[in-house]
Amino acid sequence: MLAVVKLGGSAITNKAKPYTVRRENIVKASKTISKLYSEGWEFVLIHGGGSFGHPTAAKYRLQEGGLEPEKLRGYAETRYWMTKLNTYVVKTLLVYGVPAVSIQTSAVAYNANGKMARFDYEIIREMLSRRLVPVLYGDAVLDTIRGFSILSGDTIASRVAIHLGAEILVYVMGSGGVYSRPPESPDATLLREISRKSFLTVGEASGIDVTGGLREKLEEAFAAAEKGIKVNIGGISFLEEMILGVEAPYTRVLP
Ligand code: IP8
Repeated sequence: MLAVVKLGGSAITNKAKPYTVRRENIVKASKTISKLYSEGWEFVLIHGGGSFGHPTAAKYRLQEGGLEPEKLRGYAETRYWMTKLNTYVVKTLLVYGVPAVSIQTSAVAYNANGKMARFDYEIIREMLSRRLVPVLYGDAVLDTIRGFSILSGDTIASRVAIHLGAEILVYVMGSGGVYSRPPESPDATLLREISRKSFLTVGEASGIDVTGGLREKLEEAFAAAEKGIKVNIGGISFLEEMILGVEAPYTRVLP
């Protein structure tokens, strides 16, 4: 059974402090993945940019496109920081016994006007057939219209889940799920279920997020749910429960 897990940047990095990881969370996720992998689960993992990708992409305004020298520099720097974060994640997974293999997103995908226009699903399929665990990430990618743009890990996760017929798609978020109001508000409550109709009132995550934050994540989540994939959103502490679909405090996404 295939689980596609997106480890959000807010869960694996400290969004308030550029270029810092949340080591304890990466370790926690690695232990859970390792346990379930040894029980026979297949995984495609995708992680976000967090305080590695987003500040760099925002500094150079990569999302707006352009091919001036500053943009080339911005693209190269964003690629560099994402590779650094990916190496840390893959290394931690390896330490906990997961045969994790880095896939450079920008080498297997590109955008057209900010939207994913190509993705090499075959390489992922071939890796899975060998019991490897591919680890992709949201990335700065080439864009056929804008020169460069950002491809969010949220999009990769839902498209991979749909194309490869995943059993479950999980979005891990630093905030622990989707709340009735912005999670910082004192009266915010965790929504145990969310549907397209009910999502208009939910709060956005804080910090810089060049790919649109919660709203776009939910759009991707609804797209997968509508294809019959189980989709759960929640914190790293309940990763196992979310993958297995057992009751715990997280948000289920309804079609
Ligand atoms: O955090 C964006 O990926 P996301 C990656 O999954 C970059 O939206 C480079 C900003």
